[in-house]
Amino acid sequence: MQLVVLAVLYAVSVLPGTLALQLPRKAGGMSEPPWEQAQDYLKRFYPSDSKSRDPNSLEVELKQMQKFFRLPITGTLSSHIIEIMQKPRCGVPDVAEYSLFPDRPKWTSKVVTYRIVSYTRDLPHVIVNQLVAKAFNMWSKEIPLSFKRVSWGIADIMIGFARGAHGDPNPFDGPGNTLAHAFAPGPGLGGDAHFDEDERWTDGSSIGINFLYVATHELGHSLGLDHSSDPNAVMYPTYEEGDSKNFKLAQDDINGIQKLYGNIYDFHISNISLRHCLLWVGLNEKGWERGIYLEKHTGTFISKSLLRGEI
Ligand SMILES: [Ca+2]
Ligand SMILES: [Ca+2]
Ligand SMILES: [Zn+2]
Ligand SMILES: [Zn+2]
Repeated sequence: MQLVVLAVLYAVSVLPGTLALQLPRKAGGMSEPPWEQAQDYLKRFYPSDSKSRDPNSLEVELKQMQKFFRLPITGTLSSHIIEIMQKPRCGVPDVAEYSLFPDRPKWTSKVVTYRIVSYTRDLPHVIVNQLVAKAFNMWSKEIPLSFKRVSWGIADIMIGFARGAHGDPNPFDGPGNTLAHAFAPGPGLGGDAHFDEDERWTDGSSIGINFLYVATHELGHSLGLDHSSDPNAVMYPTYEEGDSKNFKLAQDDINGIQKLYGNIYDFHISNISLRHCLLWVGLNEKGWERGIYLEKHTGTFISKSLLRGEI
């Protein structure tokens, strides 16, 4: 109890006059001192490159967080923001200055390889394989990029489960809080996705963290997407249990990934010959719509009969 009191005094001295803080209580008892927890959270997820400011003042980071979560930008802690801080989430920071995302890196080859290097004890291997393939498919059906699983050697995207320190600069933190993290496209660690083995992973048939949700989110990072502040987006940083039957990308995710890679129709157009291009340009609006319909329903857009105007 003494620790808690000290932490509150410290908090008051850090932000004089701004903390009319009601200590939030978790069900079942007092949580970790909220300000200490908030400092830790802000340092991890809103890293700042400013060395000149008082390192104990996290007002700027708090404001960034409030902006990201679309809350009133007050620079003061509220029980609502503490609630958000206590939600399980992705380990990738929420700000664009994150050191691995500066130049909007992306994969430049049309086929990207992945390998599942280690598995969780919570799910059969075959289920993990299926869910990873499903997560990749969520993205690949929107962009001109395909994914190929390999069983050995170095793949572009190495996927694995690990607990605690696991060979990169971001050790996991035990059960809860950070669930997983992934690196933006690039060599070496670039693109790799790691899942905290201290979580209880599920395919949706039991209690736990839904692996498909988290994998789809992390693979979004592996492809070059940053966090979204749209609460409906798969790229939103906190984990929310949802309706697993209707799980899909939000329009915001699709917009983001297509900004990086273009959409699947552009790819087909850029890959057909000049002669076809001329035919293409000559198509009437109806033909265009049919082309899109065909693409969506059969996956074969450049249909000869379409180009001849027979359908
Ligand atoms: Ca964790
Ligand atoms: Ca890699
Ligand atoms: Zn994330
Ligand atoms: Zn890692």
